[in-house]
Amino acid sequence: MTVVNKDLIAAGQVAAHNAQRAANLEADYAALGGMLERRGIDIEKITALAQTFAVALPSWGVGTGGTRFARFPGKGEPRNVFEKIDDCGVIHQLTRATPTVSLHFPWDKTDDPAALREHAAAYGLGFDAVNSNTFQDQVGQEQTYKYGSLTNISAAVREQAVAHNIECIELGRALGSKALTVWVGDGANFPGQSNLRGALERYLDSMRNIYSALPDDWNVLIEHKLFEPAFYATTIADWGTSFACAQELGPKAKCLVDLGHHAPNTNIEMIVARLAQFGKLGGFHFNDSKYGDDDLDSGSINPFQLFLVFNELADAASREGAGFQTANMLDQSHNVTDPIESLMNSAVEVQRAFVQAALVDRAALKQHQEGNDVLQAAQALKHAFRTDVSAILAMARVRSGGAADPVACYRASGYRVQAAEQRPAKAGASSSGIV
Ligand SMILES: [Mn+2]
Repeated sequence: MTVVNKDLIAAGQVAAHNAQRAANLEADYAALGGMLERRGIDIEKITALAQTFAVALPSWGVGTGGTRFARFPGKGEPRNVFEKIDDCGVIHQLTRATPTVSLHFPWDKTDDPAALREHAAAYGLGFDAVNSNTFQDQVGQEQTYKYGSLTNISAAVREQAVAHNIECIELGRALGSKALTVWVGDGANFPGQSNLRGALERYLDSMRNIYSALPDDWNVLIEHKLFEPAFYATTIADWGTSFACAQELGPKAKCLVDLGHHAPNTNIEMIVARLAQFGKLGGFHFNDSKYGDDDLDSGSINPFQLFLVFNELADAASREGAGFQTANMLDQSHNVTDPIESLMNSAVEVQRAFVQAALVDRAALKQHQEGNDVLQAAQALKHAFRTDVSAILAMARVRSGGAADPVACYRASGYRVQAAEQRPAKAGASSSGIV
């Protein structure tokens, strides 16, 4: 583990915050421990497991993303990738659950990856999957992506998009990343606009070129999305297409599930089970949604769905052992909250689902399933989901050097007020968006 040699919020402040809450936390933890003991669960084992939880932060998430209609900038927003890393450092310092950052190029492009890597390492941060961007044109770019990127009818456009992805791999390599996530907005807005099969053939051709540039220990993660900006036929619209492409490309290609990229009421946990069964579950973009790709904070709308996703991950881990791993990232956009607070809450909510899934009595569940005791099988899941594991999460944070209540500690620190003074808004600041 990287040695943290730099605190963004004074260590003394965090310690004082925790000391103030220590008696209540101990009491809540002891009460929960007693309850779990009666269920045959050792709270210490669960807390130790909670301490191993990690989810990557999206660099674009620390800025105000806004909606398609307007963006209402917040105070003290990061203006470049170094300031984004500072904000990610605060989130990790207080939650101890976000040791990596997922960068997005060219938004986060730097001429000095070594300096960026060092800057992040000082906060104990590393880099998770890097993301490419061929869904918007950049200043000075030769070819336009107006009619698609990796699937474009023009070979020159496709070559430009492939070259950008390969550049992302090179940048990621210099930062210590091990995966490239590819999401393309390519598709059609009208029936007849493009040949549906031809577009996917071109996508695969382009992806084969990107795949061949992957280092041996890298994965490429294919992110599907039902619609938007293509409103008739998105090329990689669903997990089936994503799976077929990952199969076609080879073992280093896997599927990434963004929770918001499905039709309402889609059984996402079943998609997770299918992809895990066939060895193609690469990772997640965690967020929540009510209607579409809302990019709301994790667990804010449908925490039971999040729990059921982690229940499938726990099932997969119990079958496949330590070799089963996914690249887990948050992917959310904020318009009305402080992004640092929202990301801290989301990290904690995803961690909560992870811990709740660990409380499921798998042997009993299996017995209920095999005995066709439907009611008890459903209750076995509900029992775990209804358990308030807040004291375990807080204890895990405190033991790992984080804050008992990250949002309260952050607010008391005055970090945002200070950032507002140190970071006056400037034109052309690096972008954040909804992806
Ligand atoms: Mn996403």
